[in-house]
Amino acid sequence: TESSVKPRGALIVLEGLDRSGKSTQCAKLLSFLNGLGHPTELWRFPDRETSVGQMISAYLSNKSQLDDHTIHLLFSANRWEKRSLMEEKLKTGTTLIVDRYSYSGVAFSSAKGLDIEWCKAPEIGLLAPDSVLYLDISPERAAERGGYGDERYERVEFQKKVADFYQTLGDSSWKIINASDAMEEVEKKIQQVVLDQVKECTEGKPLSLLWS
Ligand code: NYM
Ligand code: MG
Repeated sequence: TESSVKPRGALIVLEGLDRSGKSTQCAKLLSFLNGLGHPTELWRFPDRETSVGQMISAYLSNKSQLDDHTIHLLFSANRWEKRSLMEEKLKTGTTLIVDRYSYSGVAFSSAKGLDIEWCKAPEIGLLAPDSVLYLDISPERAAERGGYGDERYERVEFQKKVADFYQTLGDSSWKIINASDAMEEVEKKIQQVVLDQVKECTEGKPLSLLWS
């Protein structure tokens, strides 16, 4: 039967420790997809532009102190405030590359000692990614990369705990990319995964919700 429904965009999430190369790879992926003529936008969480995002940014740069539960919920709220726009973009055919998402939210807060199920709860009902690409690097190796800035969480011991929680969260659908490989190698692997996923979405793969 004929259909006038526009093919939807794909929701592609990149996750990984700080200094794993996510932001660099997201930028490369954006120009790759745009170059192929796929309407694509690059988003990131936290989105520091909103008023919630500014509270998060102040917290991360140690300009404010917040209870661990409170900051967790702000990170989640920062995703909820973008949810309807996210759905609209996807449904009108724009692919979204997202630099960090709910998995960062749960992994970083659980690494502080918060209960993992409690951490997942506020993420329920957000849009589920079509692909999660995990840029896999050891915390030690990541720390060698030009060093960390002075934001909260940028310490090797803490990042080790975060890595453990990412491992708990990841399932067989995650694409694990060796982020210690050469940048071009990583770039090519990501491109393969994402092109397959964009095609599946074009062919009618339905959108689904977290947390399942
Ligand atoms: N982070 C990020 C969280 O703790 N929870 C979240 O929900 C998200 C999205 O913020 N160390 C942490 C991970 C990072 C920090 O992110 C800032 P970035 O990508 O460095 O701007
Ligand atoms: Mg960072």
